[in-house]
Amino acid sequence: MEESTRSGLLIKSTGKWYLVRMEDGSILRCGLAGKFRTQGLRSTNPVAVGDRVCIKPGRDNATPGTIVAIGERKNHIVRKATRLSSSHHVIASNIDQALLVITPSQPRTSTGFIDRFLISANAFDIPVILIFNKSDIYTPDETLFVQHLMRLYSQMGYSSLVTSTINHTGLDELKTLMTGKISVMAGHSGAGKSALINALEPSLKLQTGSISQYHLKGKHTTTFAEMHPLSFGGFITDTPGIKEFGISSIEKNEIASYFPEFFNLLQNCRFYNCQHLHEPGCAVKQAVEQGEIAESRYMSYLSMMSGEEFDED
Ligand SMILES: Nc1nc2c(ncn2[C@@H]2O[C@H](COP(=O)(O)OP(=O)(O)O)[C@@H](O)[C@H]2O)c(=O)[nH]1
Ligand SMILES: [Mg+2]
Ligand SMILES: [Zn+2]
Repeated sequence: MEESTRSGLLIKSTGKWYLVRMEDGSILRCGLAGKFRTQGLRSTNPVAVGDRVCIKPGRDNATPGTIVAIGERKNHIVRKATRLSSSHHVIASNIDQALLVITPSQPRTSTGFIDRFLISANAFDIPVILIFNKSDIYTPDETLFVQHLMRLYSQMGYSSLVTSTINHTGLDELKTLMTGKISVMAGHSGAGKSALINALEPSLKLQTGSISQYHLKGKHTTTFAEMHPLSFGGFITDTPGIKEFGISSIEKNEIASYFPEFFNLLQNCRFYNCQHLHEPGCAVKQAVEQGEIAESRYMSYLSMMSGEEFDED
């Protein structure tokens, strides 16, 4: 690194200028060196929150610095720039964990949605923790359903937590999980992502409730994320774009390998190129019939193979 540059963490982007948090906690406003814009990238933005960057500070505090280098990413999440385009927008990078906020109702989170998220996170190398929120309003049936899902997903190695921002269930545990980590909140609009963050870090005063939901629904405008520093250590990103990131970029014949419980069976299928759909001698289908693979998981697999798109929300 040159003498005159300093390194920091990109915590906010507007597409035009950026906020970089330096090691001493100070925050510098920066522009981007021209060379990054002209590179032939498939993504519409060269830097994203979570990027480790080298900056050349401005002459004085009032002058913006310049981002001159971007560190290698350990992972990143993307969304398609628009529904039809092949270019994508990098939402965030260097994520330690995604917290997938799930609600059995208000709004309903389907197993299809959960699985789709888990499979893309797996493909993008991002660990996921399942957060079952709004436990204060579960019906007895919903409580049983949540317990069933927690058992199901724990068999595949996923941890989960039950939370409520109303009666504070699970909030201490959530704080512990987030301490010192870069986390992103994901899940349907209205599941309580912002409310959970506010409960842990009230000073952030993130907007919650229906106004923002209505406003964001169905819009395909570019989403710029912001990473909030947490007073107990770590960062959190709460952005509407983080739902089923990048699923479209996963090859169909790779999808099965991202289902952990399918993985060991794949070499037992009769045909080496088995798609686990209608082929005879399919070890995956056999495991479904014998109850070793949950029906809901296989349904999710079929849905992903058929290329069904999910709603935005
Ligand atoms: N009953 C109940 N409501 C909650 C809980 N968490 C959030 N909410 C409410 O759910 C609505 C949506 O929350 P919000 O944080 O904006 O959801 P987001 O779109 O995922 O960020 C708001 O009206 C919150 O007050 C919870 O644990 N229990
Ligand atoms: Mg929100
Ligand atoms: Zn098969």
